[in-house]
Formats: sequence, C-alpha cells, structure tokens
Amino acid sequence: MPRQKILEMSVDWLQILDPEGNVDEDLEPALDKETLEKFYRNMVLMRLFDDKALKLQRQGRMLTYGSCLGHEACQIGSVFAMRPEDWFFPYFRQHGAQIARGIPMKFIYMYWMGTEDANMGLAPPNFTVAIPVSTQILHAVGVAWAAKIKKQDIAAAVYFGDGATSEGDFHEGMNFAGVFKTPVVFLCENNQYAISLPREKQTASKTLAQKALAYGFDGIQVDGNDVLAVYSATKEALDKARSGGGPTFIEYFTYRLGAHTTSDDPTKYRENAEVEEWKKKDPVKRFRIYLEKKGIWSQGYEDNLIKECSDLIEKAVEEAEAYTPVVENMFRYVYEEMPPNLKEQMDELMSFIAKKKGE
Ligand SMILES: Cc1ncc(C[n+]2csc(CCOP(=O)(O)OP(=O)(O)O)c2C)c(N)n1
Repeated sequence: MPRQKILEMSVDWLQILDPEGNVDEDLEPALDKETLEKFYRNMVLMRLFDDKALKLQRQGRMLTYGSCLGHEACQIGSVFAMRPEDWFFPYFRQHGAQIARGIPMKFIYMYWMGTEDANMGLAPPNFTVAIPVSTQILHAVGVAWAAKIKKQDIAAAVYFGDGATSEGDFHEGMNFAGVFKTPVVFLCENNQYAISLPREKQTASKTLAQKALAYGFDGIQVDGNDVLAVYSATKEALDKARSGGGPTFIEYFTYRLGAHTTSDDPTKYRENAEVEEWKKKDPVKRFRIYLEKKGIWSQGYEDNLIKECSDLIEKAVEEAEAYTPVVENMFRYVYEEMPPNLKEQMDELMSFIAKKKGE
C-alpha cells in the first residue's frame, strides 16, 4: 500500500497597508477618524518615549534599556484590538504597548531606572513585563484557563519575541492552550534576532506561525509593520478566543531597528544594508502616508502632536526622577509572605544603608 498524505497544512500571510502606504480596500478595517488618530498618536508617542529613554541611558540617568524602535505597529495595533478587561502580559520590549494600555509613562521610565516600585503602578489585568524569556506564557495560559472555567467573557494576550519560541515554557504553554482550548492569543514579535542570533539559526521552521499547527490551533503571519493588519488579525483572534474558539498564534513579522539593548552593538553581527532595507518598511511612515491620503495628517498636525507628546514625556521623566525608591520594596513583593532568608537579606541591607548614612 503506497504512503498516503494524511495531513496538509498552510499558514496565511496578512498585509493590508504596504510600505508605500497603499491600502488593500477589500481588507481595510472600518475605523473612524478618531480611532486612526489614536493609533497614530500612540505610535508617535512610543517612538519619542523610546528616543528619550536612549538619551537618558547615555546620560547615565537610566540603566540598561531595550529599544522598541520598529515595533510600533505590532504593539499599538494589537493593544487597541484588546478590551480593557482582557489580560495583558507584556515582555521586556513592550514600552509602546504599555503606554497604549494606559500605564503612565513615569512608571515605565522608573522601572528602567531600576526602581522596583514602578510595578506598583500596575494592577490586574495588566501584568508586569517579563524579563525571563517566555515565563509569562505559562501565566497567560493559566489565567485564560481560569477565565474559561469561570465562564468570563475575557481573553488573555501574551507577547514575546522570536527567541522565546525556543524555550520550553513556550511549548508547554502552547500545548496546554491547544488541549484545553484556552482563550489566549500568542503574540510573537518576530524582529529577526534574539540578541545576536538570527532567526534562521534559532529554528529550522520556515515560519514561527506554523508552530501553532503542531499544537492543534491556527497560526498566522502578519506584516508586523502594518498597523491595520496587526489590528485586524489580533481583533479576530481575540474575538475568536472570547467566543470559545480557542487560541491563536500570531507572528508579527517585523524588525528590531535598534540594538538589542544599550549594552549591545549590532554592527558586530548584522549588515547595515539590512537595517537600511528595513527602514524603508517603517511602520510609522507608512501609516502617516495612509493618513495623509485620507486628509487626516498634515505637517501642522505632526508638529502639534510632537509638541504635545514631548511635553508629556518631559513631565513623565521629571516625575520618575523625583521619586525616591523605597529600598525594602524590592524584597516585599516577591512572595505574599516574606520567607526568613529574604528577610535576613533585607535586614542586612537596611542596616548597611543605615550605617552608611551614619558615616
Ligand atoms: C530564561 C532567560 N534566558 C536568557 C535570557 C537572556 N536574554 C534576554 S533577552 C534574550 C533574547 C530574547 O530574544 P527574543 O525572544 O527574540 O526577543 P527580542 O529581544 O528580540 O525582542 C535573552 C536570551 C533571559 N532574559 N531569560
């Protein structure tokens, strides 16, 4: 008996707005002027926030910082596809998504200045950023599972990078999500690198989206520099999750235009020509062209927006720098009840500080 094909699978690619700002009218989401302006405002705010953070780091006013330059469409488009009551699990490059989610910028700056207290600016359903790669995926699948058991009309959205798909936590989370049909969407910002490791050297899969198929649910690859495609695909996945359709994996195909963090030098492992090619696909520029064609954008509009956003950023930095951290807080919120070994460390540090002050 000859071998028979028992399975055929495919992965879709979605783009609505091309790099020149041309829109596919059949796929264009019906968004009013106010919503389009909200998208653009947040993309510009995210870019200016990022630029300021890099400057602060260079001036010694911030610790190591990972730029989100180039990720504007995937972060803003996806957050605005969520409902406020949906669970939100960001990873460490998620500054724009956090801003769009309504987290005050002063807390985001404070966090990267090394102040643990910044997390007190967060409350469920907004989680803290996950620094350990992939760990947040299990948390998101868990809360989604709980929401399903409690019959709540909510979904969980969890973000991570391409490198995260090589972690065990990712595969365990995907497997549970598929088996229990949890209302979770996996949002992978494939920016082509995990620090210095290019995507091709990290996995032999042609796409990251196809990994979902192995776990029994849909995966789609979306142009991650196209805010309209990101919004549409993410909204569809969230609606499906909330209505009992189970999980979806979305691969936002994008590029990290900056360094991995301020401790990294990408010229050591990638060609400048590659970066220049990706700059032509700039997510903010193409959306601006789209808005200009719609008669929404003008140079005056841009100038006012930049002024408004820059003022907000300066105010947030001022507030972040004026804050005096409460040292004990970095011990206080690790466990609900502080274990004795942690208490010992805290007491030791506090008496060290007291002694220093007395000197
Ligand atoms: C469990 C774990 N292992 C290693 C690291 C060190 N580390 C920080 S970022 C990173 C690469 C992450 O790449 P990716 O998931 O593609 O996200 P990107 O930084 O490209 O946005 C690594 C290995 C970590 N933070 N956590």
